[in-house]
Amino acid sequence: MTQTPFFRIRSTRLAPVLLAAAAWLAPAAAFAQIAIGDPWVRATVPQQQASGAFMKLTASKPARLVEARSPVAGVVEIHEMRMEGDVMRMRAVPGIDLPAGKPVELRPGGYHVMLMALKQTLTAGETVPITLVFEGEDRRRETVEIKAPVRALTTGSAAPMDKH
Ligand SMILES: [Cu+2]
Repeated sequence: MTQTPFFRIRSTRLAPVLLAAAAWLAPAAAFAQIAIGDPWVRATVPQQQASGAFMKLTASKPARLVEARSPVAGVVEIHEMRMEGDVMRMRAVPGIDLPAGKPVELRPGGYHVMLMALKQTLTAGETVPITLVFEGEDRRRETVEIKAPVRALTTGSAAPMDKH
């Protein structure tokens, strides 16, 4: 009996550390109801004002990505890029709907988290902290912190990320 409290205290103290380590080591880790797969941020060149963050979101229950924040950017918006006629246009959207069990991809040429008013150059190999806010059908909000590696764009859409 005397050892029980000791172990309780130990496990309470360890739990947050282990959770943080798991989030860091597993890019595709599931956070509660939302799985965030393969997050990345496009590298920038000096003086570039904007970039995009991309990932695959899979919600176990219907949810919506409603907000994003990052310490590297003065302004962060959720954007959609799509063809209107033969012109590729980007616009801010209030959120991205995540149907239950259906992966929604944020990728160059489609939905993305727009990082604007960048405070630093984003160099390949670094990681960028991003806070994502999800809202469930019950309107309850859940905040998830991720660390997205910075990658140089080598494939996919060549649409400029700096022109809005
Ligand atoms: Cu954009």
